[in-house]
Amino acid sequence: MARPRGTLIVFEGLDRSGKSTQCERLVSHLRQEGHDAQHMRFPNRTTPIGQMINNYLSGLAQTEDHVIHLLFSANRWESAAEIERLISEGTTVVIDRYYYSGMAYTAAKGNPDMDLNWCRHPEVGLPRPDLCLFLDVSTEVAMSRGGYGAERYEKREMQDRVRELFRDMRDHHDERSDIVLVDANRSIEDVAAEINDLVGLTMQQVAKSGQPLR
Ligand code: T5A
Ligand code: NA
Repeated sequence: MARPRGTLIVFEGLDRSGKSTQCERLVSHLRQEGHDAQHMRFPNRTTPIGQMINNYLSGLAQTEDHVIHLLFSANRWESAAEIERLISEGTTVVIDRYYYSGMAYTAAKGNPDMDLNWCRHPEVGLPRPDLCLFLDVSTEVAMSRGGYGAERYEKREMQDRVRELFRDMRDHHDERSDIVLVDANRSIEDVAAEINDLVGLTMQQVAKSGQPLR
């Protein structure tokens, strides 16, 4: 019998909601259970496009709003074939931020040309996750966590607008059916336990239904 495909899991949320922490824990958990699992993150700062994004986020470069939006998207397209290959080989891919962030952070700038619908266009056709875990954390809790404030978008007003746009996306947009909200104000262990359950269920559904990656 052919090996079942891997599952595509995405973590989303505001800055400091615990995405990287939970991605790492999930990948170790899956490997301990005998699954092949691979961790990816966006922006992927290791490519030439990723370096341009890094310069923008750290304040070294000023980049026009449409241009930086398209670079973030291009940075995902650079990895699209790799994601599809891993999934088809049976590896579960766990991604730290994806096009949901791409849409929400650009739309949060308030440029009237660039609403969520405009922001979605360059993302259409990227592998769609089987599950998007949205780590929901209060602004106060996020701001109390280490390192907050160093990068371009780590300002209170921007984070509040991003929070609103993520909420719109969960309620009204094409993305809503992918997103599951996780209360990330709790301890790392409590959040991880819920994530392990949700991911386990999704992996079972994918294996049982045989549905292809969307
Ligand atoms: N962006 C990104 C766009 O504008 N467009 C795009 O298309 C994409 C992909 C960089 C920025 O780029 C923007 C969004 C971002 O502003 P990034 O490199 O992913 O994106 O940076 P951040 O999301 O800011 O990454 P962070 O590392 O800040 O946040 P995480 O990953 O959510 O948080 P994490 O796990 O590193 O944890 C932060 C701290 O909190 C502690 C951790 O130990 C750590 O110290 N912590 C907890 N403490 C208590 N309780 C818990 N439950 C905790 N979980 C973690
Ligand atoms: Na992170």
